[in-house]
Amino acid sequence: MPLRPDLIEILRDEKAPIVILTGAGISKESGLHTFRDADGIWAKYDISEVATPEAFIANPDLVHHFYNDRRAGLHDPNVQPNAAHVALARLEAEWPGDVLLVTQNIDDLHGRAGSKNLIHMHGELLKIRCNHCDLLTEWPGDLAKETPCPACGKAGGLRPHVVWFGEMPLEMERIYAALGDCGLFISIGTSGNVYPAAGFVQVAHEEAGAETVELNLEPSSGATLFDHSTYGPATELVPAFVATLLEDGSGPRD
Ligand code: BV8
Repeated sequence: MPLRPDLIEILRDEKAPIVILTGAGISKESGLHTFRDADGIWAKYDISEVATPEAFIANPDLVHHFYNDRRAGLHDPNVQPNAAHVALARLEAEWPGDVLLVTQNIDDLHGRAGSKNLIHMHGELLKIRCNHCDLLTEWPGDLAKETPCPACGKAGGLRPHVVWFGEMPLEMERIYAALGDCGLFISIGTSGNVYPAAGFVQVAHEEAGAETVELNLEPSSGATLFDHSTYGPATELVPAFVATLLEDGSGPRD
């Protein structure tokens, strides 16, 4: 059941803060694999062998290969932000209230689409950090356990700047503060299987009394937790939904 126009009017007049959560589904039509679809990442790799701190200690070469492969995929000229990424950047620019975009994705497509108020809660594929000196830096190329840190010069400490299973997601305080104060929570392209992200809809609903909307190809594991939902491809759903939110042409914020 979509969000009613009168509710949208109220949210707009109140300049209600919006929090958006995105997952791998929003980047699928840009040519990036999701995790749980039939041809998804977890169909080819075992989480416990490539996406945990224990896996990195046990077999750093395999973990580096896994992320080098995905990092190279991001440089494919065919991989570009799609209409859903672009629509969210427009919403941020034109909605009269604050818009915070929280993504579980480690790709850079939201940033390339122009989103600014953006949190990569699970990290970024094009960044690395050093376990020896805590350097955090951009890194477009391949990484290996032999690669010396550009800051401290030591090898063996560089790792992808991503959040592995069992590790604390990033900027959780800022995210919970925004969820506790939003008028509208929108979840896009996520299956709702990974926590704490999968619990955000309840926080927005219970702590802020927010309207909650799911836009996804199919009902997620948390579908029943949402007030409103529409199903279909993100590149169709998201631009249409953003247009309904902005339809009085309120235009860019002052
Ligand atoms: C933590 C980075 C302590 C690396 C990732 C409570 C209950 C049970 C388990 C737990 C729990 N709390 C914690 C856990 C453990 C664990 C967890 O959730 N395990 C799961 C598997 C049961 N969580 C953790 O370990 C987290 N850390 O909890 O720390 C803590 C606790 C509380 C508060 C603070 C700290 C860390 C988890 C992060 C792991 N890192 N990514 C990398 O990318 O390699 S997770 C990774 O997988 C993604 O980032 C994302 O989060 C998840 C994949 O999910 P989705 O993005 O939703 O993708 P998926 O393929 O599943 O679904 C795609 C959807 O899109 C589908 O619904 C599909 O229908 C749809 N779709 C497809 N095409 C389209 C589309 N939609 C629209 N248009 C299309 N075209």
